[in-house]
Amino acid sequence: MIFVLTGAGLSAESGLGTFRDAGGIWSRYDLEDVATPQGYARDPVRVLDFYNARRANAAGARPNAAHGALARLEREAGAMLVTQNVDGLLEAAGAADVLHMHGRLDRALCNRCRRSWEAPEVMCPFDACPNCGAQAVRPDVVWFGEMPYGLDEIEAGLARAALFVAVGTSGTVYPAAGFVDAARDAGVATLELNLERTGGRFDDARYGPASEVVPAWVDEVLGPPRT
Ligand code: BJW
Repeated sequence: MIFVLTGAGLSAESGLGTFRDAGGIWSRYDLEDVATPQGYARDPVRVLDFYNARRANAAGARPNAAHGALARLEREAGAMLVTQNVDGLLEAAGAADVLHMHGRLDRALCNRCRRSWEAPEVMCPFDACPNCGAQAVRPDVVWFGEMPYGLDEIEAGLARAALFVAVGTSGTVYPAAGFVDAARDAGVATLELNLERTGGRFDDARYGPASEVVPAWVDEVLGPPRT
């Protein structure tokens, strides 16, 4: 089984900004303000404005060729797709089962009862939870200091994998940043597909824009798509 971990670089060519590249999201916003539970407690309006703007941006984005190629890899080779991205572009490209370990922009979460639901286009601090009625809503995304989703499933997937592939992620945020070493330690082959080299210890790598290197690599694995 091929285990694919994706990051913001996968969606960069769809117009969604990365975090740590020059001009990226963390060059314009302080992550302590907008991506921590403490930042949300201090100023929920600022945080919701940040996510409302990103939700609107993501709603207008279209998948690129890399999303399409990974959806094909899932369909034709049963690849496991794990993304750190909060957009829905892999699903928009036809992927059936994507594990969003850092949550989703289009979901809202109740801080009281932990139910999640489809987020409205614009969230505001006075929205009530449709389940328990609490005015304790937040975006259903994983902030620093919070536990990512699906770690048991991810651990099981890494244990079954024959190949671990990281696409468009800088490998700076844990626990995802540790998957390559966990895979290597378990004897799994590792491959990096990125615009440029990161600090991860990969057995093999292809560098270039995701919309080029990902489809080319998927074609190598599966053969060219039937037209
Ligand atoms: C292209 C391209 C193109 C560009 N084509 N490529 C030490 C050990 C363990 C943990 C910690 C530690 N020290 C601190 C921690 C905790 C912390 C952490 O990792 N901090 C680091 C900064 C050090 N982690 C956490 O708090 C996490 N929770 C946690 O650890 O819980 C406890 C736990 C313990 C043990 C086991 C399990 C759990 C939670 C992290 C939550 C991260 N949240 C965010 C925001 C999500 C919501 C939102 O979107 O706003 O997630 S931060 C942000 O970074 C977002 C991303 O998913 C994440 C990763 O970023 P990504 O995707 O790699 O993007 P970039 O911008 O960094 O890189 C882009 C890459 O694309 C680059 O390489 C480019 O070259 C490339 N690229 N264009 C191909 N066209």
